[in-house]
Amino acid sequence: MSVERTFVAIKPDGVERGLIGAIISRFENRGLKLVGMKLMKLSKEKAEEHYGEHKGKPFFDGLVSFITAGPIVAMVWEGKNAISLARNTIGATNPASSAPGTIRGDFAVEIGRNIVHGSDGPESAAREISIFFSDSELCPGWSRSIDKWVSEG
Ligand code: IDP
Ligand code: MG
Repeated sequence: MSVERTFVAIKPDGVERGLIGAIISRFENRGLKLVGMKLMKLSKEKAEEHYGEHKGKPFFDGLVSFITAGPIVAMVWEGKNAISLARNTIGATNPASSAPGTIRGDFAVEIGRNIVHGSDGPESAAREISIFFSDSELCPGWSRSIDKWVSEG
């Protein structure tokens, strides 16, 4: 298992519903380390770039309107196996079948309002991080005193 970085965003529904703290806590509690974070409103162009793989699908225009409707919290989380850990913590895409205990399974009811995004693999993580953050915005190499209790090394 290698140390990875993954892109996570709290979508406008999560921000509007006052769930920023609760969602961030899930990733902190899991043991992942926050290395970048900002509150921002996405432009239509940036939203279309981020969700480029879904262009042409029936839900694409609605998805772009939704993700640009209010501020999002863009974050980068780091840790061993961070990409799949974050996806597991987020839960299945459709909250109707997300397991209880996952973020979507605990806080959301339908696919068009599923409150959080997480990269689905190493290539998309690298691509998405570079869309949202410059290198200087990512906090380099900070280590936590608790790291040895989260991971064997
Ligand atoms: P993911 O967010 O779990 O990676 P994707 O399949 O990559 O799921 O879809 C991206 C986002 O597009 C979903 O999180 C959801 O917000 C939205 N989406 C996907 N499928 C549908 C749909 O059928 N109706 C409405 N929105 C959808
Ligand atoms: Mg996806």
